[in-house]
Amino acid sequence: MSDCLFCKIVAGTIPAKVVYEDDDVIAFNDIRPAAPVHFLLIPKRHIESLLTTSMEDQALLGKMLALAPVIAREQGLGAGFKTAINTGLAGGQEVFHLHLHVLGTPQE
Ligand code: D5M
Repeated sequence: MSDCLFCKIVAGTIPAKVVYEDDDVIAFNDIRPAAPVHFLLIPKRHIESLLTTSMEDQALLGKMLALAPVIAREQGLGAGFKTAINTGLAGGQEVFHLHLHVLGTPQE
């Protein structure tokens, strides 16, 4: 088993509140939410960061971006939301398994 925290969430050995899952990706609530809705969308395959992706990953990366608004709408963020990908130590990345932050406040 990899030492990677998010790989353990993928494997189900660390609990998480999963909001979406398919063969390629999983989304779960951030343990330190910075907004009323804050989930992380990650590839199931271990990819360290955006810096370790290549053009061969374009379908997976495109899928992550395309899924973000689908899941966001399901979470009440149909009026809008923020996204972020922290990349590398200099980019503020803390967990070295690629993840897309999606944050927002559900509107009435
Ligand atoms: O952000 C890493 C994010 O990962 C940060 O917002 C906390 C979150 N985190 C850390 N551990 C967990 C677990 N166990 N479940 C859910 N969320 C978690 P970064 O972009 O790397 O700075």
